[in-house]
Amino acid sequence: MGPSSAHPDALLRETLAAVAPGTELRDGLERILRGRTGALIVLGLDRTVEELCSGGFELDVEFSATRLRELSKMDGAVVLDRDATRIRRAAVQLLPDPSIETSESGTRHRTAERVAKQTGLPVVSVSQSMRIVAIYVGSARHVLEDPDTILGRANQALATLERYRSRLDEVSGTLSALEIEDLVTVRDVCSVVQRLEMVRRISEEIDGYVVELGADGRLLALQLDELIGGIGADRDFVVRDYVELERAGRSLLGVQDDLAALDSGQLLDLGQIGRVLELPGGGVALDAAVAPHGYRLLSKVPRLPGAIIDRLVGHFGGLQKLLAASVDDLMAVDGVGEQRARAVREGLSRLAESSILE
Ligand code: 3AT
Ligand code: 3AT
Ligand code: MN
Repeated sequence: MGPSSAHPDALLRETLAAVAPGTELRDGLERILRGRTGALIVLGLDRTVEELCSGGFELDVEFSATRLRELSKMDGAVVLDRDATRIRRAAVQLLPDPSIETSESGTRHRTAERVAKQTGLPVVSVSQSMRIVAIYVGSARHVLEDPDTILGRANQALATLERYRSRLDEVSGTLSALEIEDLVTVRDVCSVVQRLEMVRRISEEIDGYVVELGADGRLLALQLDELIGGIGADRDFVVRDYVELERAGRSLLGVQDDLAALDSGQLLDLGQIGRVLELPGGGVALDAAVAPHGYRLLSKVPRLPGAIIDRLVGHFGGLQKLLAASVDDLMAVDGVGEQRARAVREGLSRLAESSILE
């Protein structure tokens, strides 16, 4: 992989996974820390890295934690291949461009930062004096933390996610009931979109901890999955229900990106969300009436393929018409036979019964 082939965030994430607990590389770094020596490790050997290398020696041996530890006892840097499976250079002096800015002090860490910036490859430093491991990717620096510390933070985030999730379930349930009664306002839609985005953000944070925890994060990953099951699809459906994507010349992804770009203050403002969604009244009129196409509720009918959902919405145009449709009406849609038509009819009726407003 070349210097700028990956987005910096993606590369940092990939590198955090490569040094996560349970990996051979992490084991090597722990051994270096325990041995109270330091290290400077470049993850990748390309032309640029070769040009920065002076002295040391070339080798091409399989990577192992103990080898990394032994080679790091020598002065200089160790260069691995891109996926840390082989050791390619040891005891090399790295000579990055000295005009590259670095905010670090100490020759090891200044070098690490400059090499990362110059090559676009991840660089790991183990500080002997501070006893920390830092990852440099592009201009980002990330200090590895003790898994227990990360786990503590992750558990707090999980508790927050749990609260967000139950609030989301409340507002989604309300939206479903209002959709069936044809009483939806801009406010109701924005509340659901807001809660979905809040859940997405905290899940993303937890997902970062999962990556960083590696083998120690398996339980966390399961808990996260359990708490966010099915939400990803709802994020798409609710947008497709209310935003006239084609008419507005917008893409689903574009709308999701615009929501992700809201800062935390803006996200609390339902009017801002209405503006992003370009709902009637420019989002300002929170009490304006709106009606869904029906994607989200149809998605709750068991065993209904996405393509059929699209066709049903295409045919009927809106949820109210779908709710009023008879089995015969439903069978007029391509790909909907009698059995499926009955399933849709029954599924929608059951949803209507179960979501009567209190
Ligand atoms: P020793 O024989 O171990 O003292 P060495 O040539 O093995 O010398 P090291 O790589 O161990 O040198 O570096 C020791 C320290 O010297 C590390 C750093 O604080 C300082 N140092 C090395 N090169 C430079 C440099 N170019 N500029 C400033 N300080 C440097
Ligand atoms: P510590 O926090 O003390 O580990 P430091 O940034 O203070 O790191 P030093 O100047 O003490 O760094 O140097 C420590 C070692 O780092 C010396 C050498 O083995 C390695 N090192 C420093 N600069 C380079 C370089 N340009 N290339 C390869 N190895 C280097
Ligand atoms: Mn030092």
